[in-house]
Amino acid sequence: MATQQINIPDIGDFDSVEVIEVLVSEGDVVAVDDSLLTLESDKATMEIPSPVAGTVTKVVVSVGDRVAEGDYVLDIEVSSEATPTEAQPAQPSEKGNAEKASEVVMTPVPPTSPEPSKPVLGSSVTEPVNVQTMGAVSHASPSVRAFARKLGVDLTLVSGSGPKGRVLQTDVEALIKSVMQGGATSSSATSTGIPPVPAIDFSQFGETTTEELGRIKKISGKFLHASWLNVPHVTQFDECDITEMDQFRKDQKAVAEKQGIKLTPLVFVMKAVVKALQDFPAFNASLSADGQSIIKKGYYNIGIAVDTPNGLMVPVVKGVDQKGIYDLSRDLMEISAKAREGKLSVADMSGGSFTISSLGGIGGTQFTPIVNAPEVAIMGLSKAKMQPVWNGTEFVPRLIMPFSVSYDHRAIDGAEGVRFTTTVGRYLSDLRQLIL
Ligand code: CAO
Repeated sequence: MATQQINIPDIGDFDSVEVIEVLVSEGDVVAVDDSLLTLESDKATMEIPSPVAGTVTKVVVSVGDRVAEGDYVLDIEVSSEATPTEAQPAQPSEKGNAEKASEVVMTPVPPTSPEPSKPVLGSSVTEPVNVQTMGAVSHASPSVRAFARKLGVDLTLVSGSGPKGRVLQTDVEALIKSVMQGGATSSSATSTGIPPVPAIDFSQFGETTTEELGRIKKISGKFLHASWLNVPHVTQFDECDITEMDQFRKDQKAVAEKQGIKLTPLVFVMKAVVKALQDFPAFNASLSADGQSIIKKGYYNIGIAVDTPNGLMVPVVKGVDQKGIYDLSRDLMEISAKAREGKLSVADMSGGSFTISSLGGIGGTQFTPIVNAPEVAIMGLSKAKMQPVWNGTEFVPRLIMPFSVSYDHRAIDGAEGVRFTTTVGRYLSDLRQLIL
């Protein structure tokens, strides 16, 4: 039996790489291609496989050592039945030298690069949400990478519990387990690489009651969470003078009521928004699944967030550009009634291109709505109030409505964001502009 000295093989452009795992120790029996060491550079991890089968007789490196090509790392006593791999050089040819340690050339497992972006395991969204990798390179051994790849797990989204945040196979398994169990907090936390919120037994501080979230809240919660995590949000706050608009609404109110219609500011906002969307098509759009293109929509279907006893629902008013104020009010009354009675169909909730969330009937000054991905923008309406406004000569009472627009910063720049809100405000301040 010959003892073979194992040296670090050609590892590419790396000249001093840290040993982060020594996977064998003296006495271990190894087969050809069994991993001996794991090395880690700034850019990659690589495993050094055994070129021969045999027994490890000596290990001369430890975790933390730095190695380069040609460095001696361990000895293996080659088992008699072992067949050298093709990568090995010829066995010692000189008779009598069989016991002498001989150099063996090994082929390292190629450095692995981060996997391309993949859908998040366990994501519950039915529309394509553009999942981006987080930019960070995950540290994991090739075998763990292969394991994750086989199961479709994006390693950049797994928190590593190994040394220096290294992702272990058990981390991948834990993610899969939590996703399969449908655990909202733990799975979503793990799948995004975000440290989970600690679980606390609140009863130690006082009396508690636990109620399961309703079905709608569970569903909408997953959509909201997916959007919150995937969309880089910016919220632009603004306000507009709706004094004339509201006067017009009040003037029409009696006529509308005779037709069984309740006119609220929301329908005027819907018209103003659609006109602004026509001016700024990037707001009436979605990003492609790979995040490389913007898909602008030629239809104007406005989702309206409706507060129901069961939770938030977002039915869609279709073809807002083609409807007048009365028709829109009818549609709004119909879908909000259906939402509250739990009678919305899938069609009622599909095909939106932009969403409005109005809290104006309740109160508040401003809020930051969450984009209804895969749409790229959403408007939040707050309660209009009479305010003194300086007209250049004196303060006059004006009805001022605060509003906000949250948007996906990948699709829309900040300057465009404020141009959009300014335009919406201008249309609402002077409804005559809607017919220009
Ligand atoms: N400023 C001042 N008053 C407003 C207003 C505003 N921005 N918006 C509505 N109002 C008034 C209405 O005119 C109405 O008053 P009158 O009866 O005197 O005319 C009153 O507030 C109630 O309006 P409404 O809320 O019933 O009707 P709407 O058309 O404005 O809204 C709907 C309809 C379905 C959007 C709303 O009922 C609703 O559910 N809002 C909550 C949405 C929500 O939860 N969003 C949060 C999502 S994020 O969690």
